[in-house]
Amino acid sequence: MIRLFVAIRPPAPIRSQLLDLMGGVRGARWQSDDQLHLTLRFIGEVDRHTAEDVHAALESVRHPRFALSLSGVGAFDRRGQPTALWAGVSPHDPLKALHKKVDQAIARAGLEPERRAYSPHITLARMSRGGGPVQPLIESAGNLSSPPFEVGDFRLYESSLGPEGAVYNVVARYPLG
Ligand code: 2AM
Repeated sequence: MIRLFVAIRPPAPIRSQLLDLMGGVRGARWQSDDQLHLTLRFIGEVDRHTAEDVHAALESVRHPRFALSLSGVGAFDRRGQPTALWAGVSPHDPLKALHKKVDQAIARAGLEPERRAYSPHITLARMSRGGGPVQPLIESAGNLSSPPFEVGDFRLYESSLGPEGAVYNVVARYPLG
């Protein structure tokens, strides 16, 4: 079985802007440059045969290129405890449209459609229990913005567990436009 997800890889200048935000939060396990991505659709564990069907379906997705900018920083929490820190992006409309096409393609490969609402974000850190506070970072970086960057492709990633956390390898790239 392999664990898959579909994501957009931000370009190097955007990643370096994100890396510059990292630090100063107790219990934050910051993402490395290699790990930074914007998930379009989490797939999860599938067998090799299904993975090939997913790849074939994703190759049929047609969508124009579009531009995104970084937009704000936030946290996910569970029961009042921060679980992750993330950077937002805008606008959401082209991402939602592409997410829908990717989701439909994955359904054609025989997988269940996504049930959760799609909430675009780039995870910056996962939080250990009892970590934080995160508010100072959110306040200082809350107005994060960037020049627009062009999204020229999206990618199928395989996630595996390495000694230092998740390792994400690109399985395939799908051009836009
Ligand atoms: P996260 O960064 O918000 O945790 C690889 O694990 C990618 O898939 C990550 O971006 C992760 O989102 C996302 N992911 C992991 N498990 C998921 C799930 N059950 N539902 C949606 N996305 C998930």
